[in-house]
Amino acid sequence: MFRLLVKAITDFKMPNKSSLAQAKGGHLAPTTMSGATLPFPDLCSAGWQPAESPTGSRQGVDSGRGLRITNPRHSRLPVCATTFRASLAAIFLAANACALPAADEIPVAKFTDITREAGITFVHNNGAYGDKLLPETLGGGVAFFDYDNDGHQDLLFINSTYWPGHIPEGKMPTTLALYHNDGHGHFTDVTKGSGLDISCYGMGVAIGDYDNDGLPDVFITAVGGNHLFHNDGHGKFHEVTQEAGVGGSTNDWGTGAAFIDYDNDGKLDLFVCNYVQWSPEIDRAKSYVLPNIGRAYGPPRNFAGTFPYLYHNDGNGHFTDVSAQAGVQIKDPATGLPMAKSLAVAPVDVDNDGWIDLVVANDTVPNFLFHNQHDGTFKEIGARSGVAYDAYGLVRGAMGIDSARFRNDDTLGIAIGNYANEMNALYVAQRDSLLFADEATQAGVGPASQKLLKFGLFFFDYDLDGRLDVLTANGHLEPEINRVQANQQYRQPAQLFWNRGDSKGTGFVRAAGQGRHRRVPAHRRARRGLCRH
Ligand SMILES: [Ca+2]
Ligand SMILES: [Ca+2]
Ligand SMILES: [Ca+2]
Ligand SMILES: [Ca+2]
Repeated sequence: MFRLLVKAITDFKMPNKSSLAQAKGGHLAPTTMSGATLPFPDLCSAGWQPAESPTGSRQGVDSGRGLRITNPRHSRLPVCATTFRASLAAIFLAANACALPAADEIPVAKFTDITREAGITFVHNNGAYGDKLLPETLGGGVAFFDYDNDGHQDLLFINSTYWPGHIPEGKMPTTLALYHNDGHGHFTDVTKGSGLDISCYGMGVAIGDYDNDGLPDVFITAVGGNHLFHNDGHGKFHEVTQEAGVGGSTNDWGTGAAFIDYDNDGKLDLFVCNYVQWSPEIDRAKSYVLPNIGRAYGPPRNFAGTFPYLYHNDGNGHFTDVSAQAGVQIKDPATGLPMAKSLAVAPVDVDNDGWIDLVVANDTVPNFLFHNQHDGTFKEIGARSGVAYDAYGLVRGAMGIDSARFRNDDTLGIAIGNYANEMNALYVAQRDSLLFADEATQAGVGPASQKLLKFGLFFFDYDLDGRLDVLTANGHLEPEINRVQANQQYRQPAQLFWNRGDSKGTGFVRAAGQGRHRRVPAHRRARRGLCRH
């Protein structure tokens, strides 16, 4: 039975029970389970544990010291703040010394790479030819979804392709890849003739039955405009982007997306994240260089922000762009220009009022929380709710996102994987469901994650003990980063945190026994892996 898909760039997406689906940075529907717990974590029993690196050296409280000032992409945190953070972590370490779990208490997580034996040969192509264009650092969403309703989850890999004018001799533009699951552990490539055998500079994918015909449809984000495919049945899809009106602009760089029913009319609407204003010409003009490397992938700060899209499903195959009137076009108050640099969205009913809300992970600008106002509009309350910044009021490089009632009560947690030398975020709802505090350090998913460059992130229960654990997929975007930052590697291991539950205090600990660490390349022709637990 397949439990986990590990991939290089971003996490995978699945439709949840209410037909929600999302892409880039999200995954499974938040799960609500019954059970009593404390409304606040008990620091003495929170279970923070300094993690062991693959080589056995200690990571943890010291891992953050002085590292941020060497980060060329996000060099923004004062040293004094970093020192304070390390001191704070030390306090938690001391406070939690009484609660560290015995080594044999942590369930062993052994995953076996079965990609090849499962018949999956897909290799992602980012088309890099040397100019180091920023989209090459992202891309490659993937979805498990049962396109033929036979009860077995199939696989759709999103691919990028060669840049115009840079197709190597003898090569063809690369396409998406659709694999059919035979139900016995084997997948067959059924891309050809499926209608999904198109070539685009793809990024993410969202799955949802927008026309309520019982067959899941496919929305793909891409550089240069997005794509909607109607599932015709029998493994056939046809593109309906134009008549549906959801293609966006050829200038767009779509990233995360989610089918949601924001107005509760029974028809799935569509929310689409955009990253930055980008073109090859804009990128080349930035002339971003690193010492000893030369031209390098530039930080998002070098590029202007964007607006996301919200499309209302009219029910006749057409969607209406309601972004402006719905309140999702957020401007930087200082400049009046579009602010979003979004990579992922988590659709979740934050306040349990029956109306879906949206949490958006933004790279180097504040995260958004769009609170549904029940009248077709959203109010952006990211800063007020506490999810916009880190504990010091600073923005981070937010990548993957997920949400879960991880304590098995009504308390919502929103986890975000951040850039290198920035901890994961774990925003936990307080007594007010619209008020969050970042408890990553106390909960155990913070300091151990600091060094890694996190991309995908999701909650899942790897040991089937009824509690949702956390996995991050990591890797740097600059192949030669180690030449300028000694603490960084291009290939980085995934990180798994076990949710130890409430009986001994709420908290996560690094999972033991992860076996041979598979270091995941962040891009280039990155191979996707399927692992069996
Ligand atoms: Ca199937
Ligand atoms: Ca459909
Ligand atoms: Ca709707
Ligand atoms: Ca709500």
